[in-house]
Amino acid sequence: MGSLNKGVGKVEVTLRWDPSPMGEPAHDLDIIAATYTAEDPHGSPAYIVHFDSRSPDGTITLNRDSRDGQGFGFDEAMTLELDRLAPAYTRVVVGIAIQQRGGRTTFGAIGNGGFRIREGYTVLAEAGFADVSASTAATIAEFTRNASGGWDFRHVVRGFDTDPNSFVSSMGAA
Ligand SMILES: [Ca+2]
Repeated sequence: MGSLNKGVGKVEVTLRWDPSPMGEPAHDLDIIAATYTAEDPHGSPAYIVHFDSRSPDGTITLNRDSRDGQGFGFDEAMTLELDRLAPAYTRVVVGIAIQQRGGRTTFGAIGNGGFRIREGYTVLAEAGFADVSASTAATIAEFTRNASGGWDFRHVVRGFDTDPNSFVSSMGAA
């Protein structure tokens, strides 16, 4: 069976959450992707992609960034063209971080938060953040290059209790 498994190629990650109630500070959640090489697959990212950082070759793209969760349906979206990634990259971890603005905001404080990971019309994972309600950031997906050069997907929800900057440097441990 394994030899016929082509793995995943082009994946879309979407994120939604409800806006804060009137008069309360806006909640800003961010999708973050971190890429790793075979030399350091769980250490420092080779590069990261988020609202303020693009991938050097355009294979991972943040299509939409929301700063407040306003709007219908999904608020933030990222596309990962794993099948176009250079061979040097062997691992990609995707996570969600909550901007921390004076205080500590956890997933438990975010209304109706959830994400979906799809390839085409196939849903690879879809979930909320109930399991990480006490965390301020979480990894949600790991993609690893397999022996035949394709990509395997693993749904890994792991909570972190850090600000977004610290999360980026530690999410490789997921
Ligand atoms: Ca955002």
